[in-house]
Amino acid sequence: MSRPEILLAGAYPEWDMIDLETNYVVHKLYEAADRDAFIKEIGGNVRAIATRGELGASAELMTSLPRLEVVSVYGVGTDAVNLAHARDNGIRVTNTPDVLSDDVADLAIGLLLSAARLIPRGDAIVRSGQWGKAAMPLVTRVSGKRVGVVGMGRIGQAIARRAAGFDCEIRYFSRNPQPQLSYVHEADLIALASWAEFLVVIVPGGDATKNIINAEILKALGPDGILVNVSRGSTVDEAALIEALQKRTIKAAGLDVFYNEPDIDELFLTLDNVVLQPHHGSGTVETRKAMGQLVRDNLAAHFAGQPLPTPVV
Ligand code: 8YV
Repeated sequence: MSRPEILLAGAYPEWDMIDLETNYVVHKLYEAADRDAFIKEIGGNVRAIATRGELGASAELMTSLPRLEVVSVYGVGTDAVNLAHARDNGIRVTNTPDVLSDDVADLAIGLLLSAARLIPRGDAIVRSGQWGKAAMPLVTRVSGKRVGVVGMGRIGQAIARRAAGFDCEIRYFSRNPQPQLSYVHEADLIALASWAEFLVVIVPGGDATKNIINAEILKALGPDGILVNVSRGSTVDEAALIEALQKRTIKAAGLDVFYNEPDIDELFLTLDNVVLQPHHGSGTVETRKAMGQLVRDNLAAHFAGQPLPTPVV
């Protein structure tokens, strides 16, 4: 039987490529010099897209592939996939939930510790031979503080468990309150930000959460507050955040995600009270192997006519 043809929207690790190229004819969109011409040439045969969380699949891309059956996302977030278009056109969509929750939560805590304890600043002082010459400022304690978690899905819960391990008090804001959890649900995001010393954002991206962290929320968080974002850049009003960091109306931020990745607002680079990461919450070998496996399992199940392991649509 001939191998199904798939479109790879972005690069995958070597270990996934070996398997994908054995089982499919793989067309690499990201290597095409002229994407339109490339799609015109191969698009008629493509039955699946393998993409990544931040790349997704637009309605335009899906429309240009008339035999498209399934979009498999290497990531949990599907905000960059036009789900309505997929639904309307009978195109299945899968993602990689659960396997990345622990790593994203670990990075959220890492960013919180880095921003509060000024770990990058301390490293720079030691590395540059300034120890004993440049003053390392006294920093902010994390243990025992009040942590507001914005979004209490699987990753939010993993973040809350970790923060509880630091003896922090936890409250959360969520569209879907989780009565089985012992944390206090706060229906008003401004009230949560006023209460919290640290605010950690982990809601899904998309229109419903666009700029939910705005100037008003940052004002409520206040001059001793620290913001951590491991969700999507779109959830935070970046102009408001940059202004709050510049004017120190919040203390600091730790960010893994940005509005325009990877070409982020250069003003972030001028600030000494923000810790920056290149969207790498799920970027451990262990988790990326599990994510790749799940992408491949979903594709294999689809082409074998089996139930999809992790369907979204
Ligand atoms: C990315 C993510 O998919 O899970 C998500 O939604 O954003 C990430 O895990 C990752 O950057 C791989 O491209």
